[in-house]
Amino acid sequence: MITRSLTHWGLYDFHVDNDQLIDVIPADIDTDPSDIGKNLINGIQKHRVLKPSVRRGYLSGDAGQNRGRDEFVEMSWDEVIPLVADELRRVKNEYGNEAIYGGSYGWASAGRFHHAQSQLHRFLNCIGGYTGSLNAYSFAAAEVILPYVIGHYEDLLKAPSSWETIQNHCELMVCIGGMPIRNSQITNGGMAKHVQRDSMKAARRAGVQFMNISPHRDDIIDELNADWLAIRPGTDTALMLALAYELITQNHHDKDFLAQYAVGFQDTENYVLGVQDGTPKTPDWASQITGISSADIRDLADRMAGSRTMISISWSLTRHQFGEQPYWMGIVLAAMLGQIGQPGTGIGLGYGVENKVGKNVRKKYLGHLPQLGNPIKHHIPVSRIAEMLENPGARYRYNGKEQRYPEIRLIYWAGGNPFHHHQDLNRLREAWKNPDTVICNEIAWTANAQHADIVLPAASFLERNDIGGAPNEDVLIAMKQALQPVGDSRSEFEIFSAIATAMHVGDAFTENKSEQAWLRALYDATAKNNPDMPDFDTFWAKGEHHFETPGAQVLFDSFRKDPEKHPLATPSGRITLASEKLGHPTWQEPNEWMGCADTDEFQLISHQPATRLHSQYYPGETSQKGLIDGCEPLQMNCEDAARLGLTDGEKVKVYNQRGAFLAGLKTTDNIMPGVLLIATGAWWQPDDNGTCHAGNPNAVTPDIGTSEIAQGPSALSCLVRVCRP
Ligand SMILES: Nc1nc2c(c(=O)[nH]1)N[C@H]1C(S)=C(S)[C@@H](COP(=O)(O)OP(=O)(O)OC[C@H]3O[C@@H](n4cnc5c(=O)[nH]c(N)nc54)[C@H](O)[C@@H]3O)O[C@H]1N2
Ligand SMILES: Nc1nc2c(c(=O)[nH]1)N[C@H]1C(S)=C(S)[C@@H](COP(=O)(O)OP(=O)(O)OC[C@H]3O[C@@H](n4cnc5c(=O)[nH]c(N)nc54)[C@H](O)[C@@H]3O)O[C@H]1N2
Ligand SMILES: [Mo]
Repeated sequence: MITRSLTHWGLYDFHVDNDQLIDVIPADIDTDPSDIGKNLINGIQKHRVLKPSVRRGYLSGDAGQNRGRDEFVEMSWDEVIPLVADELRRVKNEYGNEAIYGGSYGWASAGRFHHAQSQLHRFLNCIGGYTGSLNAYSFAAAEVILPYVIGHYEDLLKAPSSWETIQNHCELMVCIGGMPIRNSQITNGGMAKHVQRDSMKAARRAGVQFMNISPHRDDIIDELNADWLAIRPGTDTALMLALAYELITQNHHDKDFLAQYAVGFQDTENYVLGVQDGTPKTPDWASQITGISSADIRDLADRMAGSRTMISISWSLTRHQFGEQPYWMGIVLAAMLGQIGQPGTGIGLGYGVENKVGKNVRKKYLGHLPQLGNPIKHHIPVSRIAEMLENPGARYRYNGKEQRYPEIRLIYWAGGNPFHHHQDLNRLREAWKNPDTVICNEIAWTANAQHADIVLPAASFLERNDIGGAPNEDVLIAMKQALQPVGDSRSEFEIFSAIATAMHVGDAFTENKSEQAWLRALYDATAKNNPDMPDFDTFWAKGEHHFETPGAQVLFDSFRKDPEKHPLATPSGRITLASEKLGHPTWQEPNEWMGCADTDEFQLISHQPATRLHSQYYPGETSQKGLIDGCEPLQMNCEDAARLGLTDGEKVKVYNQRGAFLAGLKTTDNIMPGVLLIATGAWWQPDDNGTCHAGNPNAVTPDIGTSEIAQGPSALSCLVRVCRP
């Protein structure tokens, strides 16, 4: 039997025989499908949580010291549901709902109804709420700074000017952090057609020149013939300040644009010229910091000023300490060029990071599971979780305000893997001992499941019915069940319905609707807002709906045409180059970067994996094929390897004061000397010394906020040493 269904990485036909998945074939409408789909063939049924499982020590009353090191006892649903319900009730009654951490960050699976976080949050709201989290690991620094600088960050991050406008109008595309095709394989929520490779190639054919500014040459496809400027990680603000210096001193900045559309240029100019601090941000100054020659910086400034230029900045720049600054400075630089709001030029954040970016699609309304409102108003910045668990009651600053960490007694996680995604995992593991209880719904025995007290087996997306599609993509798919739930696993809706019923809020949670009734309700809410859609039964029978795609869009075009009538959502209505509250963009030295590295230290950056989505289906075929000797590959410059006497293909240990991991060495000239690169997502396998044997970079990454502005993750500002294990 063949069932078509949707994933974050594309639309596939799932071939099932005797309740086994035997093949996964991309849908024929996808001309550039992703191999990530092949992970499902043997990955979907591997390492599954088969039955509700409870940690042995938890049952005998130990206090969490053995989390992650203990055995599990299997139970029936009838036994486990009262255990979960009683514990939630106890914590709620003794400490209040604030003591329940339900942030539960993570990508879960495509499908709008069984979306794990939506189900968890709705359920927790039915019992009085939870402490949640704010912002994404992806770009927290941008989410907090951009509203001050340019207003709505959503447009910039998720719907920049269409590729079509770049193809027709742009001459030079400066890609800071590259435009890696490996990342365009996915769109959060799911998509049917991969368009990025063709869009990039069409732009090249139309004459667009590409510049890849990244420590890694492979961050852009070969067909674009891009120039490569190798930059030290975390130093882009310094580069952009020097470009600004050149524009000002060569009188190439657009004074009319700055006067009409921006505020605060004088302060920025003073800083760039070094009026107060005595340090002009010259190309020579930036060359020392970035590792790019001053001649190359001058040349780039000339080219940018003399061309119709698009500046693309990858989200990775936000995941560095002070990650707010390069985003702000990128906008300042684009404003100085005066091309914002014109077709194919200006600024776009994240071309290439997801398939949807630059596609001719506008965000549309899609029905979602109502969340019912959370009475608990305090949410922590998403990556401050370990700090919160370590310091109940402690004060911290975030986005201009002082806040206090709540005392968390119970953690409930569904649809994410903090023991892959969070920084400094050895620290997280210690902090994780503090709550009374950790509950987790998982499909597989990930490190997150292993660090819980109660693990509830979740059915995978192929084992339930749903509807799926990302708001910024052009399909809605009937995700029909293809397999029986593995073991005793249940859908998210069934799991939370059972706990809700045991806690006497079953009706509030389910509204007495079945899975099918909910799918119909979500679909009807979608159709009400998108009039060309058929009725639900027609849709379900057909299996998919393709939305009309609107024409090309130009970011900030109405603002450009009439800034009085269409002001930005900033305090002045214009672009903020400097403000009383935040000052202006500045270069600040991170705690860990190449500029303060000892001679035997490297800066480790961790990028998104080409062979999977984060840690999902890590045991699957494509993901495993990419490993070296069972470990994640670590890329190192050939000269560095020769200096250390290391050879391609051997196993190495990467370490610092926080921990260590093993990796398979891949030597290359495509990574700049002094930098190491590894993909995220290996399932964390720590030994007794905290060394991860699979190669998860978060064994060594620092767990500090980007700054008091956004408190985002700073995973990429990380110094390490390398040796033979
Ligand atoms: N060092 C370093 N760390 C990083 C980053 C980095 O660049 N460097 N990047 C960060 C970024 S941008 C992100 S977005 C995060 C990603 O971090 P996550 O989003 O947490 O990673 P995933 O592997 O997608 O986790 C999803 C989990 O949900 C489970 N799952 C899937 N479907 C379901 C379901 O229906 N129900 C339930 N209950 N579970 C399900 C999967 O098995 C998996 O364990 O990582 C961050 N971590
Ligand atoms: N296949 C696949 N695609 C994915 C994902 C996945 O797991 N798998 N995850 C998705 C998610 S959740 C997100 S948030 C996006 C993330 O999208 P990005 O944040 O853009 O992705 P990264 O791969 O972390 O980084 C892109 C490149 O930036 C470069 N880089 C790192 N630091 C610096 C720096 O300081 N300066 C400069 N100039 N370059 C730097 C690195 O060489 C890296 O290869 O990707 C999405 N796409
Ligand atoms: Mo992300």
